[in-house]
Amino acid sequence: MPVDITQPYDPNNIFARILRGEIPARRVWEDDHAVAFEDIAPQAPTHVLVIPRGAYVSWDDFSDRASDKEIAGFVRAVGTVARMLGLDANGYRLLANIGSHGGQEVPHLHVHLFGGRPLGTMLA
Ligand code: IU
Repeated sequence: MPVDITQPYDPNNIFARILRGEIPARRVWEDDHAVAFEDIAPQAPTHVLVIPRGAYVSWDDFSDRASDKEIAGFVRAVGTVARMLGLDANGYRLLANIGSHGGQEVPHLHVHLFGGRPLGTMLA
C-alpha cells in the first residue's frame, strides 16, 4: 500500500522491526546512524537499502526533524556502503521513493542503492 507521508511514524513498520532485530535481514553494514541490508526483491546485481536508525517516514520528515549529525551520518553511510560494495569504480544509482506519488511502500525512510551493471537511463 502506498505510504501516506502525512501520517505519524508507525513504530511497527517492517523496517523498524528489522532495525530492532525482530525480523531477519541480510545486513551488509551498520553504524550508529544507519543500517544497510539487501533488498528482498533485488532489481540489480547489487540492490541494497540504506536506512537511518531514527524514526523518519520521509525525506521531508528526516530533513526537517533529524539533527545535522544524523543527516551527515546517513549521507556518509550511503557513500561508505557504495564504496564497501565496490560500486565506486563503475558507479551506481541512488533512489528514494517518497509518498504515494513517489511509489513509497515502506513507511521508514530508505535509499535504494543499485549497481553491478549498466542501469540505463531509468529504472521502471
Ligand atoms: P519502496 O521504495 O518503499 O517502494 O521500496 C520498498 C523496498 O523494500 C522494495 O524494494 C522491497 O523489495 C523492499 N523490502 C525488503 O527489502 N524487505 C521487506 O521485508 C519488504 C520490502 I515488506
